[in-house]
Amino acid sequence: MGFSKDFFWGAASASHQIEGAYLEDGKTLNIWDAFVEGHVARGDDGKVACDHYHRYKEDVALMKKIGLKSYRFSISWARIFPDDSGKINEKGLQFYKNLVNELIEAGIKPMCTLYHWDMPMWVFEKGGWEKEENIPYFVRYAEACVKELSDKIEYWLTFNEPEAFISAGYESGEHAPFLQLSGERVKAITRNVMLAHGRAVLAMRKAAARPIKIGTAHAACVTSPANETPEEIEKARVSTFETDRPYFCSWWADPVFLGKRQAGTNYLSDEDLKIIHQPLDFYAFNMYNADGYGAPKNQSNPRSYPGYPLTAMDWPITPECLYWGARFCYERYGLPIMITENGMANLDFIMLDGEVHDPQRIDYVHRHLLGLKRAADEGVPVIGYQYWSIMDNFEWALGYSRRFGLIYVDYPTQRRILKDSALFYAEVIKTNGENL
Ligand code: GCO
Repeated sequence: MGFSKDFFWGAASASHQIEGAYLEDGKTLNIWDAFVEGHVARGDDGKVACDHYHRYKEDVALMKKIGLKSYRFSISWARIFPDDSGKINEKGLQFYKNLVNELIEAGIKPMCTLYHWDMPMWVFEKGGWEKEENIPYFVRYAEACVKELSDKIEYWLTFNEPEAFISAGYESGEHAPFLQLSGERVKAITRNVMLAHGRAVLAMRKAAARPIKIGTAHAACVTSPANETPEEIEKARVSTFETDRPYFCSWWADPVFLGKRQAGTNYLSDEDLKIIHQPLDFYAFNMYNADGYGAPKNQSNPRSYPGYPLTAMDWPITPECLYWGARFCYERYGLPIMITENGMANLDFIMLDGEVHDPQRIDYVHRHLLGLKRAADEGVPVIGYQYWSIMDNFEWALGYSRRFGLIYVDYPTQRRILKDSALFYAEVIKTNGENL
């Protein structure tokens, strides 16, 4: 059976991680621009990043060379609405129109995320996600983007990994705005983000120039079974959807996709749930590994052992995760599955021959795709895979020290080099996964 003919073979990025041009054409500061100092490895920042804002044509040409069918990017809210006036910044919008036109000309379907963590400072100064009164600003932004771009963009995602930006941004303080707030305040933020999602979906459907597909990208964690006996599979499923683990899949996805309150989300009222639970068109998740491996003290998974293989992020390599993630999430939520992120940071550098050889990444992608293919073979409607990331970029608090890209970026010169993995991925796309 394998992958469907119209499978979205793609790669992903996010505005703040690649664009640069941090104060150009009317854009104002976002929370990463404003608070970066003292919080990021080696003092790196996103002012220039990959300079994609100026080099998008070259970047799209490289995507075309790889043969991408889709490209997931995010819009910088502060480019579209640099202040609270409600007036669209036409130059900022034009950048995305140009990008989208370039993609379409190259035969690549654009896929857009509205919020990939770069809140405009003017929203933050009004209390950001902590204040329910600010939700209309997000809704207005979502509405404007859809109105202006939905003739060309069919696939939309409201939020990227709310669990990650809330926990890292407002609990542990590792990500912008680098706060450590009380549990009650974090709950208010969580509730507001969920409400913002629901209200935005309603507004987006109304504003769309044609029927569009809407999803939201969660950071899914999956427990993979120790073996494939029915008992172990059931244990893994229960553990995957455990309801009281704040950053676990169902804690977020059950209210959004099933309209169900979780043990961890009992502060959502019935009225809230009605807003949050809007029909969506696909189930998107970002997944890098399965739970329970690699951590030295966590021997709960019998397949974990000392010296377990890790990526350059120290993340365990657990290729079966996409199979179990796709299968469990489809069984629970019943929607077509889109992998919106999966990939690895590797110790890439330009080698003596001038190329970037990354066999580890080739193997990582190969194995993960085999898992996804198995899910597709067994009848899970898998509609796409977006490798993270199209190019090396600003890896948040780790700055430029971690490289996830299919395209190597030499930051001092902004030269791009297709890594071996990009060539491998090109073959996968060309054969629709038959070469795996
Ligand atoms: C995330 C984000 C990406 C990251 C990537 C690697 O999942 O944290 O969506 O912006 O860069 O996941 O950490």
